[in-house]
Amino acid sequence: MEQKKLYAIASHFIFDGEVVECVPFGNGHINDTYRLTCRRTGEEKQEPQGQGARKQGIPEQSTAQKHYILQKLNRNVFPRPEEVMENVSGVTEWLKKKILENGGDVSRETLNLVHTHDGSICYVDPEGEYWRAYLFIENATTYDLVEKDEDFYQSAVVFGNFQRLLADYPASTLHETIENFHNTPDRFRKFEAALEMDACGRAAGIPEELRFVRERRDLTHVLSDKLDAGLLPLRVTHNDTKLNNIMIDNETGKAICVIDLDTVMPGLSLYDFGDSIRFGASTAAEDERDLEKVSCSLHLYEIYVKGFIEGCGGALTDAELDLLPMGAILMTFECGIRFLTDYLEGDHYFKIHREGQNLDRARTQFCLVADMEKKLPQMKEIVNRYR
Ligand code: ADP
Ligand code: GN1
Ligand code: MG
Repeated sequence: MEQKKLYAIASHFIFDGEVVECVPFGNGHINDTYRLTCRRTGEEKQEPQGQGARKQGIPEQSTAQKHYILQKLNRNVFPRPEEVMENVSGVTEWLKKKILENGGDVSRETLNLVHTHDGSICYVDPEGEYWRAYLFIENATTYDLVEKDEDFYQSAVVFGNFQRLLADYPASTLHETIENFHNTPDRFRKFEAALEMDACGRAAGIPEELRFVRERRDLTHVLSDKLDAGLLPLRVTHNDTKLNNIMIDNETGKAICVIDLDTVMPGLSLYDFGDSIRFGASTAAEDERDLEKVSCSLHLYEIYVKGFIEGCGGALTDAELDLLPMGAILMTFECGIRFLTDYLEGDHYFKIHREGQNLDRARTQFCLVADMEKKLPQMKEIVNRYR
């Protein structure tokens, strides 16, 4: 997007200083994210603070300059952006109270929305696009692959804690920002519809993937049937617990903040557990083309199991604990179905940076599902060791 337009949009928010830079930031698949640099006019540039900024490849922060996140919400994905913003505002205000009670640092342990000059939590531009801004969490990193075991353990604890901090949140006030988000049978139906339509003529080229999905039709029901039967508790969950949706402090190595709150909705703890395993316990990137490199690491799985059970603070029921491995399989399968559906429909949902990327993503997910199916007995045994 043009710099001039971005600066005009930024001018609607209450930032500390004048905007001097705006660059695309992060590896999210959904929203358009920028990092803004603001400088206070008339102030000398001070000595830089700390080592962290250097590690992230970010120009070091001086006390006279401040970073922010500016994001354009994806209206294709979130048809009611104002509801997303109400959820984000409600959840972050709630978290702030809890963090204060625990003696924490509200500016780093939760997202903080920056208001507009007219006191709103977002700005709607003349084209009807929704923009929001957050304080930038400095000296912290989001990872796309596990580099250190400890980071993955930290992510498990922080996601478990997140669920615990929201355990008594008034769930009925939350909007369903994406309907049927983790309703796997519904995802399967949408896949079948996309296949039937075959809008881009791509179905003929992917017989193996189509067979893989069709063979597992019954799998799609395993969690929803239990939920419908009242055997699993509905909780307030994050629903998008990828490793790159948390920030790890560069100095202490602790996971400090859960970000990307657009999908916080009532859901199953198994969604959050499963989605983290899908992404973080994989031995390769989500879009790896060499499937020889893709497997579910039982070592990383075990680290996450331990951290998540601890982070949830004893709240998980026996039924939830029994189903953790199935949660991992199902969330991976569901995500694979979603990538494949998007490939069939012409890549309208997930951002792609090259042709065929959604198909590559679907393939890694199916490879992980097949691997986890083989490893299911060990995955169950590992949970039993920590419950
Ligand atoms: P998406 O929904 O597209 O995944 P995210 O909200 O996850 O968007 O943001 C994309 C990336 O931007 C994150 O993975 C993270 O690297 C970075 N990011 C988001 N919010 C902040 C923040 N408050 N401080 C620092 N970095 C952030
Ligand atoms: C998207 O927004 P991001 O990149 O953190 C998606 C998740 C998928 C994930 C796959 C709102 O997450 O559901 O699991 O991509 N978010 C939405 O990488 O659809
Ligand atoms: Mg994200």
